[in-house]
Amino acid sequence: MAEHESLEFGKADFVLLDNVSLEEFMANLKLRFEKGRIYTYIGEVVVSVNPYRAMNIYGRDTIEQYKGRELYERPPHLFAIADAAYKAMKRRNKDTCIVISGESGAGKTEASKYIMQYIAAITNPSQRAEVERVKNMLLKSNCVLEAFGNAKTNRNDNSSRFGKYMDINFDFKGDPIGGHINNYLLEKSRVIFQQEGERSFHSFYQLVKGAPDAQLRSLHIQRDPTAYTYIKVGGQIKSSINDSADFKAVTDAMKVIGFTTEEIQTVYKILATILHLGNLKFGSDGDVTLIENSKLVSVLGDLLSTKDENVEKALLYRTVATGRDVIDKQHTHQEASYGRDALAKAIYERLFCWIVGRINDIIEVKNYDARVHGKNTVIGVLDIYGFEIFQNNSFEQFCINYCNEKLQQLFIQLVLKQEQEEYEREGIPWKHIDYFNNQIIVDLVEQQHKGIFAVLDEACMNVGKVTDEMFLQALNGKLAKHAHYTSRKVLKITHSEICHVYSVVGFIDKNKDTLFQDFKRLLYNSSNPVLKAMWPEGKLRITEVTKRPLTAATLFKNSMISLVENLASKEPYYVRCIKPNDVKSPLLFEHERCKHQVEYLGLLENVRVRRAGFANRQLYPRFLQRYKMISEFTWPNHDLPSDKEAVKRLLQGCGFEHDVAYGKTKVFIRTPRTIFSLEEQRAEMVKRIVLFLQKVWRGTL
Ligand code: AOV
Ligand code: MG
Repeated sequence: MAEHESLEFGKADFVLLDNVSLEEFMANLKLRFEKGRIYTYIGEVVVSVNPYRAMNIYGRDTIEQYKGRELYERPPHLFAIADAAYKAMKRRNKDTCIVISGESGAGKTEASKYIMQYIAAITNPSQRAEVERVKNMLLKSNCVLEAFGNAKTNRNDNSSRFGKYMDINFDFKGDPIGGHINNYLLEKSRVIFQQEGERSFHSFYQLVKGAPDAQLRSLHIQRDPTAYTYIKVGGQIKSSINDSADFKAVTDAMKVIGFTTEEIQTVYKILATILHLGNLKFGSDGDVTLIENSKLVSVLGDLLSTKDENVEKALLYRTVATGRDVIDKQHTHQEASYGRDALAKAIYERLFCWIVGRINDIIEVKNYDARVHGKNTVIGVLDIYGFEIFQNNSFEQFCINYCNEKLQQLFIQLVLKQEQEEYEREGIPWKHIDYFNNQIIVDLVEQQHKGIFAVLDEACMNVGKVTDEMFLQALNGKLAKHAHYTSRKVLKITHSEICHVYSVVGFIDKNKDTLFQDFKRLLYNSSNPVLKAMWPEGKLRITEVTKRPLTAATLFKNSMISLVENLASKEPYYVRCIKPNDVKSPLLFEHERCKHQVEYLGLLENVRVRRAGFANRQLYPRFLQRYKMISEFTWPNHDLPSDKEAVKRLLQGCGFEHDVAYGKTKVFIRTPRTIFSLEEQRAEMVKRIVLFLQKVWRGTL
């Protein structure tokens, strides 16, 4: 209790600041970080600063302290937010979601794991075996997805290179009975290229370093990551992660989740295929394109369970339909290299989606009859790739940062919308607060016909060779007057707090995302049934392929729009993560760096909205239940005509009348200070009552 507002630890809720200014906000954030208080509230939003050190605040004892408690009863913590989302779901039958945002390395993924662990720990008190099984799988799926979807970047040693939204389904008792994962655009270009200092996905290094000798031999792989071009481009093989221990953990996790031996073997065969593809070299003999290290072709044939000559043909030729004829057209050297890289990226992406799909098959809710058991409710946890700007930023960063803008927009809308709606419903007057609405940035990217994605798609539709430079010119033409778009050699978006700078090189190719149909047919015709099942579209004959597939940008935009719709349909809880420095130090609070994040996350506006409104609201009966012992009018029971009247009398008696408003069903309390004071009075009364009862029992009264 003493920690809500103390000189030593600062204010536990930014709403309690004496003046809401950026300086005071920053001073409080810094003080708390330095004192090891990494979580602070803005009302019901948790602001978290990455501690970059192991904190002793996630153990069983801490979980017990938060279980079933109200937010303000304990110091700020992720567990309190997880508990609030869980309670809302259980008590009010509401679908809820926890949205975790912040830039790369700010601590989103770690936060999402602690939240899942908390939910797992507080559910299933009766230890039902089936529920335990589901919980175990939900937790284990993380380890597998991280292996295949995370990588070391220059921002974060374990950076998520995909977006993840996970629903956990609960039965009427509030126990987990299943789940579903949605994944968003994996950064597949990493499979073939990494910037200096970065690595490819963890899975490759885990395999090469951790697989038993016999397994490596069967995959024709040497135990030396530097032997493989694709995974050494970044010049960074080592990381803070223990790859070989992780190999075992991931393989075990796949087994526990329920992947068959054949499936697990195929997963590793695909990784090995990619490693070999990277080493494949093309040469020319006159007009003829050849594979220089042709031994690799038979290795690939073996791994893909297909004939060597089919592999060779798919790598060197393209089947095209000209009118009614079908001919084999030989690739140029350049086309062959392009095709090889596209194949490597595509099979990795397909593998990743297949893994997610398999996990979903296994964890989805089965045998639940809502008519018998009541509605099954959901808590969604969103952990995406955070905002990132590197030395070089391309299409991937553009998509990732658009996704972050989109979520910021949702935050703006929901935090304000929810407040407004509740005040209206309860008949309480509301005053509007100004804030920067980033809708204009979101529109700049996604608007139909005029947005950057639309211009990009149009460029990709053109027959004939459209270059990245032509795309940039088209943008300059269409967006010249846009207040937030500027460009000379690069595509640049600015708004007050963020400046995004992207090189357009590669936008066209990455958006078209072409994979020659020949490869799809090759994989579909594999005699490995797991591999075959991953490529159903390979069944089409060349003359049957007519539809142009949707571009990467359109697919991503559509998936973001449906994600946001889904989140908006649930009751949201927010975690806003801040990265204190760029050197992963537990000691350094870089003022400017943090200030920038506070600004673009709109945290100060959040505090203002919260202060203009009411920090706390509670249903009348619930309020009475908790505080009735502090007033003679309500203890042990009241005789007033309604609970609302009783709450009024109680608060008048305590002198808090000026700080509250009475809605139709709830009492609204403006400042958290009032709540803390009520809590203190309650604690005092509880102590006195206990003493009194002890005296009665001892007969000393
Ligand atoms: P991110 O998810 O926000 O980045 P992570 O959750 O991966 O960031 O955190 C980055 C690193 O910071 C972790 O690997 C830990 O070393 C450390 N860290 C984060 N949170 C904690 C914590 N609560 N306690 C101790 N250490 C922590 V990205 O996925 O790159 O956007 O895309
Ligand atoms: Mg992450």
